[in-house]
Amino acid sequence: MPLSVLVLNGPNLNLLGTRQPEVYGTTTLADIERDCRAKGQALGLDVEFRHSNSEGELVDLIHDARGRHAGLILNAGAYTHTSIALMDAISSVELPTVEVHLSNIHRREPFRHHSYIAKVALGQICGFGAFGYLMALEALAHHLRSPA
Ligand code: DHK
Repeated sequence: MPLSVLVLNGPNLNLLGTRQPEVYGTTTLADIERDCRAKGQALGLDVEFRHSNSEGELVDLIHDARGRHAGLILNAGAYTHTSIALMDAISSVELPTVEVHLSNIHRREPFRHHSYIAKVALGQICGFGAFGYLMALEALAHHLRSPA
């Protein structure tokens, strides 16, 4: 049976495509979902792709992932920089997590430089636009097959 991973997207990412294209590009979230599914298939991973603008719902989705998914890819949007609750949720379910951002958060405003997610993630991929999700799937597949 193929391993399953959850790709989880936080606030405002539903607006990708029209939202500040100079920062986030013109790829829509539906495009990213399609590409993640194709990449997952190539890697032998089942991909569940979800979005929520609500912090509590993201916490619930992370809790529900335990026992259903082998790993998590998370773009928590602005909650990256604020949410101890999301950090604690990842610690609680103990799922290997890859943090993704479309933009290079370290080249942007200082308030985006700090990530609570980074403290509990395997690693962080940022600055490569939508391609970062595919890199994250590769990294997670590699980790699941040969954990370091
Ligand atoms: C997306 C957001 O919505 C921002 O709040 C983060 C991240 C960066 C991204 O680049 O994907 O600061």
